[in-house]
Amino acid sequence: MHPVEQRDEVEMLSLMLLIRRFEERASQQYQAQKIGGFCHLYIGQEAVVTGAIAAVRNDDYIITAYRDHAHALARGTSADACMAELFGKKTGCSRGLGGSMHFFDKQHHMYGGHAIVAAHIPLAVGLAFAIKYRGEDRVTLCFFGDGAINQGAFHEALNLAALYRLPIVFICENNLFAMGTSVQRSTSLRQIVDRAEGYDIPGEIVDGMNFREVRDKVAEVVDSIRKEPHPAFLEMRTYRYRGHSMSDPASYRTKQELEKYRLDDPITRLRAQLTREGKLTNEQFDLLDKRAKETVLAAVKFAEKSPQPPLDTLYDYTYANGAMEQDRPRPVEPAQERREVAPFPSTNSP
Ligand SMILES: Cc1ncc(C[n+]2csc(CCOP(=O)(O)OP(=O)(O)O)c2C)c(N)n1
Ligand SMILES: [Mg+2]
Repeated sequence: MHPVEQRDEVEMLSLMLLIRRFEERASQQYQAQKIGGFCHLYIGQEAVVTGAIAAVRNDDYIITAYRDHAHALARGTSADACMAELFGKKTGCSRGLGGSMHFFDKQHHMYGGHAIVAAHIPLAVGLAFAIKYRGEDRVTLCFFGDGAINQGAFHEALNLAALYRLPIVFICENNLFAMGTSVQRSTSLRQIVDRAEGYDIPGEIVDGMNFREVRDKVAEVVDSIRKEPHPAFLEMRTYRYRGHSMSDPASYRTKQELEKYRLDDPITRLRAQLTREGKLTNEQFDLLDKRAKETVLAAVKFAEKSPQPPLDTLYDYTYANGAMEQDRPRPVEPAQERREVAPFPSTNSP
């Protein structure tokens, strides 16, 4: 467990560099056709997940959508297991069966990687429900894009989280676009954070390009949730430098807009802050960057050398065991007695 104060900022900068270099290399490997399926890069948004992870304990839960490589890496899934997953190899974090959009790491409490927009938000509420039901003091961080906030599942989830006062932080990574559609064209609200108000969930806007601001805001909210469970909503204003996925040239935005955000780069910002304060030299930064690149290159080698998952395991983790065995006659289950579900604690008390 890492209390917030103990998370070293240089270590977190090094994590951001690992994420950035991992994704650049993934992009290159995708173009070399080593990676199949879809692939969505997080480049530009690193401060959001890094700042949020820096503010929680290792036993808190996290869950996200399909732009998920960074979330696994930030949680502690190895670059080897992440790259192998992209390559569809058995050594991948989802045994090579999930691919880019379905990273999963139970050991690190990273519960996906989900491809259907907003479909994971009710799952996040389920995780938070489990925390409260068991009387634990964990918190669930649920990441999603600006495109998710107009989905029905999002509204159902916020409603339940508010009704049950569940320990969850809804983290909207507002990168201004859902595929090629600008948030201004898809959302009736002036600002996304206003969605939370409708459910009586406290919300705030955070500069998602600033690691320190993200970390401090998430820490503040999580601290208050641990004292007394409740949902919270943070709208992170951020930007993705690349297209929506590998095949998107992103012609729906101007070069000037992209340049404006690149100048506000989260890695450059934290580096400058640490350098100004005498906590980091240029040589140290170069060394961190070199190490990140080496780790990622080693991960590519690991992925290349790893075996494919055997074909007969294809359905093993897709359906409950036996669900695909349609030809086999099924035993008739004896009628089960109705079991009483333990009552949920009153919604008004923690
Ligand atoms: C229910 C559903 N509808 C449509 C899609 C196709 N789709 C994939 S990504 C995406 C945009 C989501 O954008 P956003 O939530 O802002 O996330 P970002 O890509 O910006 O991280 C859409 C519409 C989908 N995956 N699921
Ligand atoms: Mg978006």
